[in-house]
Amino acid sequence: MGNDADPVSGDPPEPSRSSVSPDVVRSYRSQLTEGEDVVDPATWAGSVPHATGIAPRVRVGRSRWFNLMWLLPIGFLVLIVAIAVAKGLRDQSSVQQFIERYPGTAESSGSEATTGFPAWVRWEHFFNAFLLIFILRSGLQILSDHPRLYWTRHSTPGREWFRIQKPVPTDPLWTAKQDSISLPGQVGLPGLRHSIGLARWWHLGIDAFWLLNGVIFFVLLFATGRWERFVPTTWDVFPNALSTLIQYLSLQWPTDNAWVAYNGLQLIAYFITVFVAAPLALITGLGMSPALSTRFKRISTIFSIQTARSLHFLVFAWFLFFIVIHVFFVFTTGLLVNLNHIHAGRDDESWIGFAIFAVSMVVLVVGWVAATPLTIRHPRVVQRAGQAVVGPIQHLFEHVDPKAGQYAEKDISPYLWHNGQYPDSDEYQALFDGHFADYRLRIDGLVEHPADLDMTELRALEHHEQITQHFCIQGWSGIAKWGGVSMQTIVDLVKPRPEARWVVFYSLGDGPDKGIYYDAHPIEHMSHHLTMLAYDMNDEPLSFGHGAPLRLRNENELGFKQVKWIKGIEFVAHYSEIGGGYGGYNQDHEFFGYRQSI
Ligand SMILES: Nc1nc2c(c(=O)[nH]1)N[C@H]1C(S)=C(S)[C@@H](COP(=O)(O)O)O[C@H]1N2
Ligand SMILES: [Mo]
Repeated sequence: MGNDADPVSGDPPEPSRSSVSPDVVRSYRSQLTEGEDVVDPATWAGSVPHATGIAPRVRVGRSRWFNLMWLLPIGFLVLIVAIAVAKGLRDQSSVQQFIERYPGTAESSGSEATTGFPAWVRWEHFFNAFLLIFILRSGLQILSDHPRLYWTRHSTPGREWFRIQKPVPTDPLWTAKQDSISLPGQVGLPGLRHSIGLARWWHLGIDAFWLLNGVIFFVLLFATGRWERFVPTTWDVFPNALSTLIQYLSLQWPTDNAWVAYNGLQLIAYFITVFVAAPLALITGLGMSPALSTRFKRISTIFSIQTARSLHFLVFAWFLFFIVIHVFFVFTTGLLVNLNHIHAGRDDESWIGFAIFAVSMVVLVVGWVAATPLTIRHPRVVQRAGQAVVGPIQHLFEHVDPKAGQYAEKDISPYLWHNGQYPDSDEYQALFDGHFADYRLRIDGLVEHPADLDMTELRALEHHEQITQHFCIQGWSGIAKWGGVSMQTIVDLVKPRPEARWVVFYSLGDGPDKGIYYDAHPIEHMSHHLTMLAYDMNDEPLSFGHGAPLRLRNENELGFKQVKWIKGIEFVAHYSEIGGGYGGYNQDHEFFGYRQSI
């Protein structure tokens, strides 16, 4: 016992620390590898081979899967039939009267505030298109890291409603990383399999600018009165939209006058895009954050991370659909006039708009083509720039109280995915074979009392239990009950010194590129009510796959920070002294961020 132990204070019994060797934990540092500053596609993410997905499939009923590629021939047939029907309808005098009454564009529109295309609209439109390239491509990349979508938070294999990957194999230790797929380098951003760390910097970083662009757009929309262009103000919009549809389908197109007002169909499509899809993109994006879901558990109980992710994908699908249709009509309803409107702000048939369009297309294409090669050559730049833009927001959410995020027994998921690199060392095998009798958790660094605890001593410490939700960065989630020791108990035991600001958790297992897996957490998180070392899961000793004998839970952060198979904990001044210096194994090797509250 230490000299300062007070036998009457009711503190937990202090286990013997006689076997602590101060150098053991320090020696872990030399078992780390630093990670590269470029991406070598051949050795990326532990040399995962290229793996292609499959055509998108949607589940029908319990276990039948519909290949969405069938929508192409079906859609074509439907279009032909619709054209025939519309042509027939136009011969009817009642339909002709209807079209005369509702020509497509509402009469009332066309005030001075809404006529023409002022410069701010044209610039907003350009920035929006430019930013969307990176957002959509990196979004697809993020999807392909867990190419399945669910409506419940349980992510149970076979229960997904959408997948671009084969059914989950029966291997009980199949990991989410094995389940990821590659994308062509010019489709995904950056395209490589399991490049979610880099894709997320693009996605979240560019999102920040897209949001800013959107906020400016909304402000100017309402300040100038131009909102009337996008918001239907009379019920006439529906008959006008129907009329427009019949006119298009009958191949006798209406005479548009987009300079003054949009037709009914356009109005509805633009309204959905601006006032429904864009805000929903933000809300559903935030709905996937561990810290926010934990804080707003009541909302996230109904609107779970998987519902958010599925809706986020449907917003993505809407944007793709909108872009295709939008570009088709720009090209087919008077290209020069349309390009003059949105690029030159003039209402004539000159080639000026076309020229500006051509220049803007060059910028778009250069941006598109350069993004993947730049990311592969300068991933640290992407990581640092992303961290600079997104990091402060993530920092904000890291402070929320995670206590709210506790669930009940009935919420426990029937299946929790496995993930990560399993330990394969002789050291681990020997410990495992001996039922961890020789296991020691070593805690050292900037602490008053270094500790060295075996499983019996750990189990003798005050028991803590929580039922919480796991959020993997790749997109799957699940709820489990964790039993073990609160990190606060450990902190009370070892008494960190004031200089200790970060807590590093070292694993018995290597990461995919060799060198031990580790991760650093801010010391403030150690006093969160839901930060703990778990040795039990769902009332059983932690299994090999889920991190036996000991793993971390910190419920304000994503899954990769929940180090499994822990062998040591070091309290340090700053994580920059450890490994590659970026705050964890994935940060060093796969360009993740060290704070992951969203
Ligand atoms: N040592 C170690 N811990 C690790 C990993 C790993 O590769 N090595 N993977 C992490 C990732 S990405 C996730 S999502 C969770 C998965 O935990 P589970 O397999 O128990 O669901 O463990 C984390 N802890
Ligand atoms: Mo993960």
